[in-house]
Amino acid sequence: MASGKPLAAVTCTAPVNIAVIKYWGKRDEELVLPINSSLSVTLHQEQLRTTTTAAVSPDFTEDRIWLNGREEDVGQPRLQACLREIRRLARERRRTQDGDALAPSPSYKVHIASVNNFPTAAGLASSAAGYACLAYTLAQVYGVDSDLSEVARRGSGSACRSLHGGFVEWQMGVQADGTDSVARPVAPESHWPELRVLILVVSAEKKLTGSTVGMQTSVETSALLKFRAEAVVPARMREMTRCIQERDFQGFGQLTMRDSNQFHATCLDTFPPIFYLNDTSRRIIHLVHCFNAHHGQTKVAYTFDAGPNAVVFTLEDTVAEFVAAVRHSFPPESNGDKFVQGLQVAPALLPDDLKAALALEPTPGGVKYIISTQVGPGPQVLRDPQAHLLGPDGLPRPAA
Ligand code: 2P0
Repeated sequence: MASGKPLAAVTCTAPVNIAVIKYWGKRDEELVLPINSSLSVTLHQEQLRTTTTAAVSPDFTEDRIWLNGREEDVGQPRLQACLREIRRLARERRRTQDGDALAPSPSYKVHIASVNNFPTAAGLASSAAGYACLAYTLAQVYGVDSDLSEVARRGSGSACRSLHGGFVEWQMGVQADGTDSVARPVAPESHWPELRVLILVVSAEKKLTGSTVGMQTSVETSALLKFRAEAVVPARMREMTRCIQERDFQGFGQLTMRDSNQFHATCLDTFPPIFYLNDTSRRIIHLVHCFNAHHGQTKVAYTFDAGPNAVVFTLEDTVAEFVAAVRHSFPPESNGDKFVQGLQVAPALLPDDLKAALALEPTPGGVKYIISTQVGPGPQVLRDPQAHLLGPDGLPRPAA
């Protein structure tokens, strides 16, 4: 029987982030506490985003969730942890602050619908954008205004870094309860306007070893990972922060590549070993180093996560030439006109001496397509009621 109370619905978007100092390994599985701090760049939501609607009503009898239009099991432990945590924060706020009587009761059940504007299985950090969006949207709908690091982190560690725009650090913290394991902005979105990001999509296949299981095995078996977390990352966090603050691309690019390489070295040092890079990834690495050697400086830098796709950083004035180098090395098989998506890239001719310097047999189709993007803002609330993925009945709209 409907209570007649209106349904409260909020729709928000959240970004993907790409780590330049990598998170790999937990010291607490349940609370999702990392063994080292990490630092990331938030990518622009114009190109890559998750959109989530959360609706609460006294009429709902159970929590429900739809991902990309399909209903999923709401009982997954990580999702449950996020819901429990946001309701705890909502109750805390009710107890400690007056005047929020308008906020819906934390005991109201919630319906959630979430969509990505990019392929979930493409290995493009969909869980980070997804859980950041979930935490942010639930906070809006239940009237929570405290730090959301813990809510997002309980969903997926790297998600807490997607709660902010620009350049973001996730401080590992030292407390056993995780209260100081939080994400903080290092520099805003507007800080380095010339910085560009190119995602070289190599494969859209699902990965062999998931991050959660992969990092567990690494923590258990890799001595190199322990050394990295204790002896390497602390100084790298300071150095990376300096490079960003000073907009030092040479330093930023070199450290980004070294940290990606060290992360993949810890994967190889894991027993049994984990391989995320493939032949095309290695060819991209070679291409970047040839390109930089030709120019006598670090003009482009790669980083790879738990998959074969490359994320390449460069400055605005180098984008066109580097994309021409990628096209030369990985001639598009059938989608020549749609090879570059996102921010426009001007066509450029590859100078003969650079072509010669690339020194690789071209591999047709190795790179499927490129998403061209830039640094972007943190989560946003969409005010337009048309944006809701759930209808007035609390069920997904046909398009959702
Ligand atoms: C990162 N990655 O810093 C690193 C680099 C992949 C390689 O964070 O178990 O999906 O949910 O905390 O956050 C991927 O790990 O793992 C990741 P969980 P998550 O971006």
